Amino acid sequence: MELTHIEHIGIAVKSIDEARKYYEDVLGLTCYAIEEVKDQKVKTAFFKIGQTKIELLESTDPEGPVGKFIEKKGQGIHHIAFAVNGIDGALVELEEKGVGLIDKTPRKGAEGLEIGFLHPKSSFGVLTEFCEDKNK
Ligand code: CMX
Repeated sequence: MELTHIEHIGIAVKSIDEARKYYEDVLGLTCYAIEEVKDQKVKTAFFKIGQTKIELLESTDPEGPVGKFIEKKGQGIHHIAFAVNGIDGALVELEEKGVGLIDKTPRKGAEGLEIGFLHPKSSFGVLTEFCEDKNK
């Protein structure tokens, strides 16, 4: 598989409205998109640093993945996402290598990317996402 860069870092926050003040007013970044991803039960806000993004994740349902994460661990880094060329083949290769997959085939994530999550138990406690922009 060919990983090209860190596409984004997902950060769980209780409130995007509150957290974005730090990213904008203190760090001087610009929020360029806010998007709800209904099937993931999150609202997202994106900031860009070079070719890497920060994705703030606010839960829209306490039973969703981010709601449960904040309840258990509090706010903080939720996942890391690698950009990969050829996500379909990469997920097959990961499974062949014994990595536990949450998504065995890619699905649509925020910003129209094809995404697939690896289980954190297979990646030393780090929830890991693979993603590919097939529109590029
Ligand atoms: N990072 C590291 N470990 C995590 C984790 C995270 N973000 N979320 C959960 N875990 C750990 C838990 O601490 C728990 O570990 P222990 O068994 O040692 O206590 C274990 O994983 C199971 O966690 P859980 O609380 O029982 O939660 P679930 O099993 O219901 O779900 C997970 C965990 C990772 C499978 C689920 O959150 C998932 O499917 N995530 C992928 C989708 C996602 O995160 N979507 C939100 C972002 C969407 C986007 O970016 O657009």
